[in-house]
Amino acid sequence: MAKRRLSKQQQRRIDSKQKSKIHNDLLGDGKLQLDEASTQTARVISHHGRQLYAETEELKKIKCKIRQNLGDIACGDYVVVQQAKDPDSQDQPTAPHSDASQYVVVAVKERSNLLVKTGFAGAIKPVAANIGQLVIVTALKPKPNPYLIDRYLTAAENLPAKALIVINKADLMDHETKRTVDDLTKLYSGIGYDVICTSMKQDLGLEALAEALSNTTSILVGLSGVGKSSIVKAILPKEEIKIGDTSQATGEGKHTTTVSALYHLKDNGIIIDSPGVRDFTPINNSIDEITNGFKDIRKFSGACKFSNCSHTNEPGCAIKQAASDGLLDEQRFKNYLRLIQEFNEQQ
Ligand SMILES: Nc1nc2c(ncn2[C@@H]2O[C@H](COP(=O)(O)OP(=O)(O)OP(=O)(O)O)[C@@H](O)[C@H]2O)c(=O)[nH]1
Ligand SMILES: [Mg+2]
Ligand SMILES: [Zn+2]
Repeated sequence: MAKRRLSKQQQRRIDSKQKSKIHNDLLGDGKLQLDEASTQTARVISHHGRQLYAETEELKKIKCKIRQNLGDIACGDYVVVQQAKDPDSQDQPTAPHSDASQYVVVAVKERSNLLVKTGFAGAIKPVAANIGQLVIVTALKPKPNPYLIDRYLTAAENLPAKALIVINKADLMDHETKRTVDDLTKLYSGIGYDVICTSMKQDLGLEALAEALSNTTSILVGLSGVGKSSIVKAILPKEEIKIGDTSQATGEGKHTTTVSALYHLKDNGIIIDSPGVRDFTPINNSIDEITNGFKDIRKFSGACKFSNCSHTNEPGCAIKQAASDGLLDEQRFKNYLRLIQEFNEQQ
């Protein structure tokens, strides 16, 4: 059979239809034409709504669209990206170094861990992925909250990730706040956590902090206004980072940082600056998880009389015994019981 030839007009119509389809796709209205040969791994450096920036293995920053139904994607995730084909030349990816290049996240790689928080109406929101260390930032103003510190510590223990406690704004130290610093340092270093006192105003503690941040991915967490972004700015003065005001009265911040963002430090350190919280509730799935979150307390749990001891009313509870023998810090034990109570109330 003779090959049917298209009239020039028909051909033009088809060409224009194809182009318009690809154009629509690039706007996110359908399936994108992707170039498999361009597949590469990138790490998410910030993600907000449909906007995602990642960096390639060559540390090139790329803006990406996201394929649908990939589930949660967080700062610190490793993702698989592909480039969209150039609409004018179907076989070619868009020029990789031009602004017109279109990258699409097509998959999220398996994570080693995911830090989450509870958002509005109990919704679970991802904060950051593949974290090696949680840096719990507190300050002399706003005042440190030991219950918040303990809740972050349980999150770190269960991720699992290392934990480091920073007490910032040491320049504001007076007689009363010095006691707070000494008490916190004694308590948490006694349990085995590193505690670093810093001041961004007086360049204090930065060396110790920079050393603690090497060779891992750390995330700065804590209340708004404690100086998380100021710490990143002090270590990386060339980065454009927003620092916020705080209330004169309480020292509380104004939620200046709105999206987590990832930065590179020397000695293979990576730091994620995260938005300040009003509160933080770890997602604990069991009492065992809560117990595991308290490394000074968990070491006693093996000696409880009942293997399923809830460490509240049972006879022969080794944790309660340790507390009454004065082997546990009172405040830590109180916070431990408070978390268990909150967990039980939700069941
Ligand atoms: N006195 C004193 N002020 C500091 C120090 N570090 C930061 N600040 C101030 O604290 C305020 C809040 O700083 P940010 O770095 O924006 O705080 P943040 O923790 O990032 O706050 P959010 O982004 O809202 O979570 C700013 O006014 C800083 O100048 C410090 O060491 N000493
Ligand atoms: Mg900030
Ligand atoms: Zn027990």
